[in-house]
Amino acid sequence: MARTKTATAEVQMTLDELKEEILRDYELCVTSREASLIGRREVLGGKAKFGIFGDGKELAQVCMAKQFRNGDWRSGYYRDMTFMFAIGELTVQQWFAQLYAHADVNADPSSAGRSMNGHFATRSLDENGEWKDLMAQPNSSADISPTAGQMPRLLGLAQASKMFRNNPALHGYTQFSDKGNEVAFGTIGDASTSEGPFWETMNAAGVLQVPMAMSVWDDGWGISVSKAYQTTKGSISQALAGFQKEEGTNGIRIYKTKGLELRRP
Ligand SMILES: Cc1ncc(C[n+]2csc(CCOP(=O)(O)OP(=O)(O)O)c2C)c(N)n1
Repeated sequence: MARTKTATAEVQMTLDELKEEILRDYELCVTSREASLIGRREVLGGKAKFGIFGDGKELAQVCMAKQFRNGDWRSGYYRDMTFMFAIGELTVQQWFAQLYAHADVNADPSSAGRSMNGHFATRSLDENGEWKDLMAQPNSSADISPTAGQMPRLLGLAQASKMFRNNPALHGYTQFSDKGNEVAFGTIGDASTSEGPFWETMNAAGVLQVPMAMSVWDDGWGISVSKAYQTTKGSISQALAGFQKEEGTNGIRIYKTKGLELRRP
């Protein structure tokens, strides 16, 4: 489904502006990496009870955030801290507040210390319990802990946009949908693609043809198990090959690219 607006304003950037953007992106990646390293130290040192971090996935997430617009939805997993920083819906301080289970919603807006760290969310209601204008903000559904649990909800978000798009009677609900012109962005680790909900969701997305963009962060491991023991042919894109959309068929488009890990100098 084609979107009716361009992803970023198509203005000609000067070299200086481009340089500034690259430096800002690099700063964000380094900040996020340092937060991960300090966070891990806090857990190993006993100051935080549990921690899970996004190191190694910074660059890919900054890239994903550049395609994400107000009104879009994320349904993702615990490695997405850099993405949440990049869309402006999480600060480093809030991220640490969640690591320490700070029970004040102003300190940890994702879950007021109720969820484990790395469980992100944006707030859809204001302080009076009224709906916010969800089209004026980037949106993230609230993460849950079971791996692949984000998948059925991702499909639901994308299907909702399709229903808004196809039903003009709903076009008046402008705080919930821009005539269905949103995209639902999903993220998952490669090992978690072995879960049933991943396959059910990808199959349904291929049949329903909904506005959904799924990223698999393929780092080769699921905790201590290599993908050779986890995924057929050790490649989720190969395993999904039959879902590939072809001329005149439904299905999904599969792209494979290098995420290029950011290494410490
Ligand atoms: C249903 C379920 N089973 C097991 C776990 C425990 N668990 C948490 S993360 C993880 C590994 C996930 O690996 P992968 O999907 O590759 O993501 P990565 O952390 O490597 O990015 C497991 C098994 C869980 N949270 N939920």
